[in-house]
Amino acid sequence: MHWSEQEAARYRAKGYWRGETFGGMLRELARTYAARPALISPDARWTFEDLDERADRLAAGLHADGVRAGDRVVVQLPNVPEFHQVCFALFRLGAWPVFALPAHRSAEISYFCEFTEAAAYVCPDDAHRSYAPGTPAYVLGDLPDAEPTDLPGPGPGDVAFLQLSGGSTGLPKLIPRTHDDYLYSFRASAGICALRPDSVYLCALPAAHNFPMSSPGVFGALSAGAASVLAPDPSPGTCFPLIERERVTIAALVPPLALVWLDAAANTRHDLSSLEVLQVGGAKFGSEAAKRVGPELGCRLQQVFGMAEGLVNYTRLDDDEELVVTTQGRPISPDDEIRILGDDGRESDEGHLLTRGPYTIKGYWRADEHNRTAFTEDGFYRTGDLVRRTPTGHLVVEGRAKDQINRGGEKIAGEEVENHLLAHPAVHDAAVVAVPDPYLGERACAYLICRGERPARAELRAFLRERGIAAFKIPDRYEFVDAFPQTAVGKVSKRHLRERT
Ligand code: OOB
Repeated sequence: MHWSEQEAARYRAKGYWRGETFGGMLRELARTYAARPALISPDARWTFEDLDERADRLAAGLHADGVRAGDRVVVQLPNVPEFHQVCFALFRLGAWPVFALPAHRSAEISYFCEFTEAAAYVCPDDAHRSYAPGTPAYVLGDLPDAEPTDLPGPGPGDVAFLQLSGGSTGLPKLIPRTHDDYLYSFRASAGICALRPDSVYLCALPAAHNFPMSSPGVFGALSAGAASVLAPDPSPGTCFPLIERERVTIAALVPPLALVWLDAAANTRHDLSSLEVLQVGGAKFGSEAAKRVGPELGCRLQQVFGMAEGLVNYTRLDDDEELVVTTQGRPISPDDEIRILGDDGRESDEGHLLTRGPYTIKGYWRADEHNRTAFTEDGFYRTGDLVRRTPTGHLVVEGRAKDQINRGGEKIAGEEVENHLLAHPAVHDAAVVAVPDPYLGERACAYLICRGERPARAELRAFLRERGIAAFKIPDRYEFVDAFPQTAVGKVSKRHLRERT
């Protein structure tokens, strides 16, 4: 589950792992950038010193309540400065945030709380308390506060937090990231994106997602002394005025939102000229849309192909236009090892992507059985992505071998939704697969074998809503069939189902 001693020694010797923690990093940033803006929202401006001090006070308050190093705390907050305050407070305590998304509902939240035996749940309002029965909840606006005290704090090799995997199994897997590995990934990302103290990063996607968190995201921006603007939602109506007002230089979007921005930019009265880089990632960005970014938004495009498990690829700011438009970039680190295997298991330039390196995990948290198949014996993570490598070392994402739907960057595990559908009395068997969509890239389609009368589609949707799952996981389409196509070994052939649509 861990990097070998040799690997760790190499990553330290090469200066990737610097032996620092989140807490120590913020302390130093507060000294260096003091009264410069760190976090900006429509109605708040926090300097580096503010963030540092508020994290300390909150850490002390949580500690007084009994939250301790190693405790898990499920965090579900919108894009507000308190999100990062909570992160740093927990990092300083050595307690682990478990990052839920704002879209998650009772099914997901109660599972995270139970599975991690969470000591607390931090949520946006009172209505959310019911998602985590039995777990003490803290509500935004009423966070504990106490005089800062000296806390022992975690070490650089310790787990800093648990991030959610996009998932391809019945229950979401949790990704343990350490201080050393994560600090390296976002500092190196900040370098690749040329962030400077006068850069301004726009966080328009949910702050808890790995992309706006660390690629380079808000953490990368902080590490460079740059300000981050936290947008309450990613719409042009909200973001364009923020870009103008705060002179935003870099923003990150998923492909469907990039399309919305491109269309809106054509008749906006807002001044977007400060924007230097638009990052697009989380799902495949088609080359036709990619070509529009430069001319229509007046900034450079950067494609980002990453995963919460680790590996992140970027097209570089000085890559030629062709590479930027047609590839999903190349790895952050010279020590990101890329292995591409054909279906026959032999190394190739096209096939299944496996990876290992200084910020890619060696195993999910408390998932020994799953880890045996998700990782190779020599510690490579099987990403489930199908890629092609160009002579320049850039990767092109060609498809996916994992049981997952990528709905415009939002990941849906087929099996997870199938299990919910199977709880419906009329559903005998279910298979949820991706179907192409011109706007979202993919949508989810549920193929169902029913017993007796077929339930109405609206009823199935209502049923899933009542099960308490995030709205983005509720299939867009329902198809009723008498049998599923099978593979040679008698399993449901999702490939054949996908081809039917
Ligand atoms: C990011 O992270 P996750 O964990 O939500 O999802 C990872 C998966 C990848 O394995 C791949 O299947 C897909 O999302 N993906 C892309 C992509 N970026 C991610 N597929 C095609 N093209 C892309 N550019 O999505 C994530 C994490 C950090 C940075 C950026 C994205």
